Amino acid sequence: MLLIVCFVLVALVAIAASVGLVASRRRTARHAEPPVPVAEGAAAPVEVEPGDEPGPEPGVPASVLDRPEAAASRLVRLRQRLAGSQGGLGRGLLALLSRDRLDEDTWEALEDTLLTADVGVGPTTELVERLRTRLRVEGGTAPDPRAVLRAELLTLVDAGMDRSLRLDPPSGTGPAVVLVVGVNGAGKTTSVGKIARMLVAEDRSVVMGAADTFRAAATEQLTTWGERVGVEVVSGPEGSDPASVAFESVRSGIASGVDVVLVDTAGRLQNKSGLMDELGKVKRVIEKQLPVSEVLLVLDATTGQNGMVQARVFSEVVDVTGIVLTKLDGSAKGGIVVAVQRELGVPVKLVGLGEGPDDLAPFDPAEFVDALLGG
Ligand SMILES: Nc1nc2c(ncn2[C@@H]2O[C@H](COP(=O)(O)OP(=O)(O)O)[C@@H](O)[C@H]2O)c(=O)[nH]1
Ligand SMILES: [Mg+2]
Repeated sequence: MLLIVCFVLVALVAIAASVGLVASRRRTARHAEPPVPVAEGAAAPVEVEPGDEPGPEPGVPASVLDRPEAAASRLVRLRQRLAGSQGGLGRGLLALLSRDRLDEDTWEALEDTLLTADVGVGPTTELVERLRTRLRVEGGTAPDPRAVLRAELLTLVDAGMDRSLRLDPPSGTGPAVVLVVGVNGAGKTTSVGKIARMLVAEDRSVVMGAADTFRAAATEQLTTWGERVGVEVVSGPEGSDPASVAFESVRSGIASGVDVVLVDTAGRLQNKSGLMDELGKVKRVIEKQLPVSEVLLVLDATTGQNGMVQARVFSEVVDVTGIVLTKLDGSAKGGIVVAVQRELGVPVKLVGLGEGPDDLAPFDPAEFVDALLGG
């Protein structure tokens, strides 16, 4: 009797084990698309969207797609938003400079206002010195504080820098490749989607690469952006090698002859050497096919000094060629434009001014300073 019970038990265990094995084998099979690291440049199983998902096929009628807003009218529309968040700073400075007597207390208050707006110590000292010199009343009529402040702020923001995106591939053949980097939550994926819309509005053809493979949500997010404007998104399975997705997106961009390939990346700032390995590899692998034309660092304007620390780390890891400053709509600390340009010696090229799909605009120093001064 006992023997029979034992036998039945053993049989049951054996059956259970084999069923479990099959199930787990199925699981592995389903995930066999590799979390396995792929050799540099090797083609991982990378999906090209749209395709296997229901959604617009490459030949969707144009009427279904969004028609994104052109860059020029964005500035006009978003100016109010910039004025709304930054106006306090400009008005504060102007009120101080318009006092009858510019005494030490006034200059100190001016300095505090600038520092609070994240302008940074160096540029603040410089600006105050220049204003002191220029606003000194030397007989005759007193200079107009508004005009002087406007001119000095323009100098500070450095109106002479080239802020156009580098979209001409140095080789003259194949697409320009734009790599987008920055920490998690800075607004990279959103900005990649917005930049794609801006390019589509200029009749440029685009492919986007979802090389943030660490979060499945990032791929979905980018796919949604792509679908709205008929832009192909190249992605890979969650956990796959970001470099292989970047490689595939460039390959796909070359194959379909587009003008620009935009590559989104993950922002894992666990430590500098990890970041350097990851981004370094992405860049190297892309450059097996085409040079990277532009490396955009996305920075969240609301993060202040912390943002400056990130900017420094990223610029040591990759050769940053332009800055996208996001969330300027939610921050009265527009002074970070000055601070970050000084720190990296690289211009702010684009500013994010809201969560709407076309709430990203080319950065224009004069518009910015005028919005700052509220008029
Ligand atoms: N208000 C505002 N929100 C923004 C802006 N840019 C991005 N965001 C928001 O910031 C959050 C993080 O953006 P995401 O692109 O996912 O960041 P990522 O982790 O760097 O890819 C999202 O909720 C975006 O809608 C901006 O310019 N203004
Ligand atoms: Mg992202």
